[in-house]
Amino acid sequence: MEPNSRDIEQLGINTARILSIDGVQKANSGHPGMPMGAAPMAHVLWAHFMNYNPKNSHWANRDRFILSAGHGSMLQYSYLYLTGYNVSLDDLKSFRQLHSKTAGHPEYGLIEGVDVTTGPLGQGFANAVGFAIAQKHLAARFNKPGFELFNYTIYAIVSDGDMMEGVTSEAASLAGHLGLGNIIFLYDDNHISIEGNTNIAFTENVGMRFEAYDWHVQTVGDGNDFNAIKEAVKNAKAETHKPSLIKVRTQIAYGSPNKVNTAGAHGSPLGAEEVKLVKKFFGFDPEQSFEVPAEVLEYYRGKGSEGTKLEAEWNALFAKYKVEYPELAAEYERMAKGELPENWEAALPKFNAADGKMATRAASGKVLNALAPVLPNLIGGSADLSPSTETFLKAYDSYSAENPAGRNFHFGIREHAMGSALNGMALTAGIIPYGATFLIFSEYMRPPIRLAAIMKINPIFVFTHDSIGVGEDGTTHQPIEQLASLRSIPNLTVIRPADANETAQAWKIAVSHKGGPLVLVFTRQALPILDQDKYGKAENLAKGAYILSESAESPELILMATGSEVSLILASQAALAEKGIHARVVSMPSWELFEKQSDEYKESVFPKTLRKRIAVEMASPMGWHKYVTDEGAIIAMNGYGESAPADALYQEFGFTVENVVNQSTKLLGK
Ligand SMILES: Cc1ncc(C[n+]2csc(CCOP(=O)(O)OP(=O)(O)O)c2C)c(N)n1
Repeated sequence: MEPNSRDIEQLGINTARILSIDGVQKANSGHPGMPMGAAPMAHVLWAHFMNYNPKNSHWANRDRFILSAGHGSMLQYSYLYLTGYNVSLDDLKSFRQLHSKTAGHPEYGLIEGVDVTTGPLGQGFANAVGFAIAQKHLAARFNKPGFELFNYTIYAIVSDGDMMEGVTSEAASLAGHLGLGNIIFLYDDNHISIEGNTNIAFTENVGMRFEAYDWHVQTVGDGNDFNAIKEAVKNAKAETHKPSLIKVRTQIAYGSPNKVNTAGAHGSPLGAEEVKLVKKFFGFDPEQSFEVPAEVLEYYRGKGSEGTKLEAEWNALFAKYKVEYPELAAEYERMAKGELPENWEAALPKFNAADGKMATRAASGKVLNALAPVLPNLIGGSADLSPSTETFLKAYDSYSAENPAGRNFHFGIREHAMGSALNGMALTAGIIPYGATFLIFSEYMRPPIRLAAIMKINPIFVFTHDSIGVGEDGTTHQPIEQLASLRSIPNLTVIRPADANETAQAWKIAVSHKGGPLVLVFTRQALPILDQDKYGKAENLAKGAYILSESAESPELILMATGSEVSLILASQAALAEKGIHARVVSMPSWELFEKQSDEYKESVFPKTLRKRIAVEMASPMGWHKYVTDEGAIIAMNGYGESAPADALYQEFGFTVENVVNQSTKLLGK
């Protein structure tokens, strides 16, 4: 078809191209090239395949669309506008401006119709795998004969950059293994990235690679042939046992006489003159901006309004389902609202000091297994470490291609994909996902943790083996800077409980937490269980920090710690008392929860007049200065650990009662 044809489909595609380049030109910032090449793919999805309702962007059975190549955001915004979402032409005109909903990259929560925030290449691809896992799980749990409640598809447009990123390889391998036939990804194969032709760095055979991952791979030779793209998507839909990749050979900046097929079209506006040439090429008025032919708007709005009918049909189906399966329906409605069943807290185990020592990872395993029956939507797994992280739900099956109702996930040794998949799962209403590995390997999961924090969604990251207490494994496995770096992430809550009962309270917070992701940090080594009749109650964990043990007389010193170091400062308090030194002991499992407390409460724990304070944590000291004041001291790790038995390391690095006592007397000038 001629590029300037007035055929409604061609005209619709061209309109999206023009809106995208005008948005970038007006903002004088952004990526015009990708939308120009990828518009036919987007058109095929929005006009012919996707089930969506622009009037309710949260409809549970909508198909998901993920623009993994988030830099092409104007393409997605254009289609949201054209199909009738709550996105106006003015929104397109305020692309990338302060407080506009059309941010540089699509942001979840900021604009309706964006299912996940994308931009860091590879993430959207891997998030999509999490969405697909969640769809299969919901279908397995809730669909019944005659009630296909959840049968949606996960669509994405992915780019060369996505294909180059490592996280994509992990996620694609997992998706192939799990046979996620609900995935259809269109690969914008334009051979161009920022530095030029991709052949300077990327010459592998992507199609063969995905076939090796057990994907269904098709190729469309001409990215402007939207009928060929339709045919490929139709084939992909017919393939229900394998994820589908459709490699579409496109041209970046198609329609731009001077920028087509060049990296020059990538990260900057085309320029006013070039924009005019593009408009001429597509038969648009070069003097107009943001031109939307009336018939195009009518066409796409018509497509969008079909969604109202689709959702109404689904609602009717759900109403019938409610009659046939009242318990399941109520269960789904409750979890989709993000509510927990009544009295679920009663399932939380209580631990007795008399039971002896227990690692917090072990306590966590007991808590998780106690919660699992009452919280059927709590699902998760680990990156091949469940015996170590103690995150396996013993009474439940594993999730697999054959059994997507399973609640235990074997992510394989793929921390990157696990983190990103958890985000996709957390973005699926009703699912409370967790994923576990060693704290040191949280390093492999920083991008998804950060994105979860930006999106304010609630996956639970479980990180065990949380200090030099791991001992013999040595420096490579001993976390040092991880706590400080996680605490520096806005919207993220980090909890490092001191014993088994605090661990139960930490899980209580985790499964009910809203407004951001949560990290639970557990020990490998056994710890005493703090006597609940003698010390501050573990429920106080919700306040982030609390007085665990007050001194017999007015305190002259505060000892504070998190996790395994809390029992050390308790023992130190007793040793100091023998010397006539009165120390208050504060357990401080979560800085973020503490910062949310009232000034009065904070003052009650850390009175301004009591400035002799010592913080003890087997990690980087960074950040503790705020709590110990300029009159205090920090016993922490100022470098890496060493491979040795844990007790030898505690001696070597000063995590002993003797050292805490010495530092205390020094601080007090005694
Ligand atoms: C993880 C990550 N690294 C780097 C970037 C910066 N970046 C944005 S777009 C881009 C090139 C993308 O090329 P491609 O995916 O082929 O998109 P196209 O050139 O087709 O628009 C890069 C390196 C990014 N967004 N994410």
